[in-house]
Amino acid sequence: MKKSLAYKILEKHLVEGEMIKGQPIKIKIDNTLTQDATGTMAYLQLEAMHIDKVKTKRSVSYIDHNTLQSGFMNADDHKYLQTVASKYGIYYSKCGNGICHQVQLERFDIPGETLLGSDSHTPTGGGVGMIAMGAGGLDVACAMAGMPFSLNMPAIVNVKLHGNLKHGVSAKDIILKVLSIMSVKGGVGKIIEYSGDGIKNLSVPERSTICNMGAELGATTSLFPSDEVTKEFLEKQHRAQDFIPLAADDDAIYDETIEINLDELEVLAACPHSPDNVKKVKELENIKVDQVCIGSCTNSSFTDIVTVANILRGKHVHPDVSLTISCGSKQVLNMLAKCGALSDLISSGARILECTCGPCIGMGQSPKTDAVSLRTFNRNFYGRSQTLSANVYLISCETAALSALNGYISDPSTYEFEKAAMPDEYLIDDSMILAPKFDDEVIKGPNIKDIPVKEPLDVIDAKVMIKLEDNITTDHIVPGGNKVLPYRSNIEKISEFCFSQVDAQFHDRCLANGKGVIIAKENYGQGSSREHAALAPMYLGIQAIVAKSYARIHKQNLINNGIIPFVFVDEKDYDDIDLLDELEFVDVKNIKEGVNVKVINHTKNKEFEVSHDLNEQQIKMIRSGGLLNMIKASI
Ligand code: MIC
Ligand code: SF4
Repeated sequence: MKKSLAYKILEKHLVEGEMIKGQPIKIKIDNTLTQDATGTMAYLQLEAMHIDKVKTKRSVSYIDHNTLQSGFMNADDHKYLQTVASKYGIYYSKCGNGICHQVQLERFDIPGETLLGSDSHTPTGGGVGMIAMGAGGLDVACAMAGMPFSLNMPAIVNVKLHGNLKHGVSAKDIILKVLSIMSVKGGVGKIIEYSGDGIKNLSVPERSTICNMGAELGATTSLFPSDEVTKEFLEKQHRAQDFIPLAADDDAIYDETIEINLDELEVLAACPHSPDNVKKVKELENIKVDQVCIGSCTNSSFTDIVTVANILRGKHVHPDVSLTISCGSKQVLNMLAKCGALSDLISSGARILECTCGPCIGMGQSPKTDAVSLRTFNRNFYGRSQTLSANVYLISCETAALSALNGYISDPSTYEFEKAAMPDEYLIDDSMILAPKFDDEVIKGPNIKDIPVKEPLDVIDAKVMIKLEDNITTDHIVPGGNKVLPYRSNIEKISEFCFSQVDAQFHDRCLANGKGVIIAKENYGQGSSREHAALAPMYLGIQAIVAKSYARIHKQNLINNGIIPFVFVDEKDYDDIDLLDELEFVDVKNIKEGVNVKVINHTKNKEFEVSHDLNEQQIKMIRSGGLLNMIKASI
């Protein structure tokens, strides 16, 4: 059989199962990453597993999300993360060193290896030809403890790129094009593998932009082959030894193929409030802009920001626009300082922020009421900027910089400027990555609380606590932002914010009712890997969700925390359920693989059926009240 590259890497890491589309498989994880907002939970879970040190080739803990440090909470989290990393043999990337995915790409990602990260944009590593996947913190903790990662064998989609990008059109426009073709749920259960003559002119940072935003397709991961372009990047990062050439077989078999002609591609934007609401920038040119934010793990490489500097050099940001720039890493910022581009940015009136996620996760820079905010980021979900009335557009660095100058959305393909070339070499300074010392003292300040666990599965006879629409994101379930992120290690407190942007009564309603059920439509839980979007509802008594479909990472997070992700057998039944209806899931304690469950709606005197695709292992988890209970019982 002619094999795709994704198939070959998975095959090399296969521990259990048959590599047949949709069948459960287990694979060995070589590397893990965590970031501070999901890391505290992951390491508390790792501690509960009683191992001496991590069993992976390399694990890295990053501080990049939660960096405002207003109050002691963030600082407590950082100290805990530093000390727990040192004890268990994990590298610790200090706050200021950069965004996890950018630093991981620069310093650690290796072609052909596997990486599991407690952040949904971990697939950024696909830019150098690895299988890099996002998962919940508990799954990452299990991988650090040496357990293989379980997933269903994905379908493998070949996106063939032909030709060359025209002036002004960028890698960001390629992934926006893919999003417009596949939609935010089109990638669920799939790996996206890029090929074709069009990839040879895409640098590793450009490839990584594409893989990064593959998360918005709902895809398991995305990847490029490891070729001369990869070799050049690794050499310039002084990591020539990490290079191996990797490619799919000629005529490899794929489950689906999409062809994109780069010569014809135009500059695109994802319009409010979804990454797949894609339009041509030339159709948006009369829209006035209030804010432009450049950065995030999608578009913050050295070449991205030098291109921005080339556009801004000698000019000034429009008086009505606030422009912020966050570089992806200390390496990027330092190189900009040395080559003079930083001075061009500062002179233009750009506000230079820390090398962190910053505005992307709502840590500051919320736009004004009704603002138009252009962001080079990957998500424009409703409310994510923390200004509910804002309209956020996702665009390339080129579109961002020109629009910041003009005050209107502007199409870079109609302007003269120079796209940055790859540097001769990158500046290497790993002094902010602390190697583990294996010392024992783990420091837990008062912000670090124990993780709540669910009681074993029992009767579910509970009321509907909320009824939701399509594409509910984890930002809807547990928002980001500077008010909420400080409580990522305190589930009781963070649960007060659960669904707060959608239904302010949700928290109190749950407490008043004890147990509850959530009703939703398609793609429930799209977006991030944050386990808190399962832990907070679990803490508030949610026993089950009934939806039309789920996003991959969130679905597993629900199962890991003992919440059953049911699916409507007849989608029309959604219409017959209302808030506070009492639903009895008949004999759910004896839930079996492949067998539907009958639900009686006592309020409406009606019955309907729900299905699930839980395997034996997952049913055991649900019965125990979650994976952590199951692991603890086996120690
Ligand atoms: C995001 O982009 O939504 C985040 C914040 O990076 C999340 C992780 C988190 O919520 O901590 C993600 O993408 O997984
Ligand atoms: Fe950080 Fe934004 Fe990337 Fe998430 S998407 S890791 S918040 S920069």
